[in-house]
Amino acid sequence: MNLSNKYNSDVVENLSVRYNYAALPTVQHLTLTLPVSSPIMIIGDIHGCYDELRELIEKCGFNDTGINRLGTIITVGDLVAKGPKSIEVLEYCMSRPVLAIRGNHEHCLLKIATTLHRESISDSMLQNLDKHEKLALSFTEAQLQWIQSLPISLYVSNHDLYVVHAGFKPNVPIETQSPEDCMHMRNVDDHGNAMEESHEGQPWINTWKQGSSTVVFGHDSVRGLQLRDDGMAYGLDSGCVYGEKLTALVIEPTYDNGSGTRLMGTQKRFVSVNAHRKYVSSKKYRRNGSSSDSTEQLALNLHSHDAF
Ligand SMILES: [Mn+2]
Repeated sequence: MNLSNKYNSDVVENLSVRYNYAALPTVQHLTLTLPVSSPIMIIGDIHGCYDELRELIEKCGFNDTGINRLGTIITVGDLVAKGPKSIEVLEYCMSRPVLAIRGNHEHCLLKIATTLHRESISDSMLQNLDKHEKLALSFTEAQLQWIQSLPISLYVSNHDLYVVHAGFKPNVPIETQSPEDCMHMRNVDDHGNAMEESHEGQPWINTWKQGSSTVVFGHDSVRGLQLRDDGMAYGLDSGCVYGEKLTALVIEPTYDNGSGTRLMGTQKRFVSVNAHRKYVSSKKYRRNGSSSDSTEQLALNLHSHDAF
């Protein structure tokens, strides 16, 4: 199967036929360590929901003046497209030490921008372009370079934690996972092949097993918030752009009660804000019980562990 046409149903339909190449980042699977004493906030698919993004960051105590608790913000990709304020989201993330992953929408927009250039488009042609094409043409060179640099996955080694937009195939070393699969998959079939459609096979998180590593991902608003019982996979796409919620997983250090200074490990909690409105409707999207629960401070103290 031609990889460039394998994933053509989600974003783009016609677009993926017309625009089929974007360069991959120099570092596809990035590994780093983060300060153990500062919290990490991992945010699900933002899709241009800038107002909700700011609200969620505030609610998690990640005041970006740095006075409160400046921690590390990581997003699972699909920061842009579909929603109302893609450029604002992009500028916000670019102007701060936000770590982001390349989602299928960033990838699609890079494909368009690789082929289509503003100077070669007449005003009348511009009017006939679709929303993705117009958005891709509106990016500055600096914005495109930033998007281009986003890795396909991130491994935070001292937390034994992966972040990827869509998922990983079972029994394949991370370094050799297909970037296209990592950005698009939702299910795997009986042979371990990645599939974007979720009506065949099973959710890939059921098959994930690599030591005790945890994976945090997005891309699956139909299933909504997904929490594997053993804490090894968390899906954070709770459908904000579809009028549901924007969700973050916050991982914060815990301290010895006695001295209050000795680092004991980490605890995890989920924090959500409601979408201000339904920005787009999707025939694929159905309201999912697990994502529409009151996720206020949901699942406190999930799977605390000594991950340092
Ligand atoms: Mn996606």
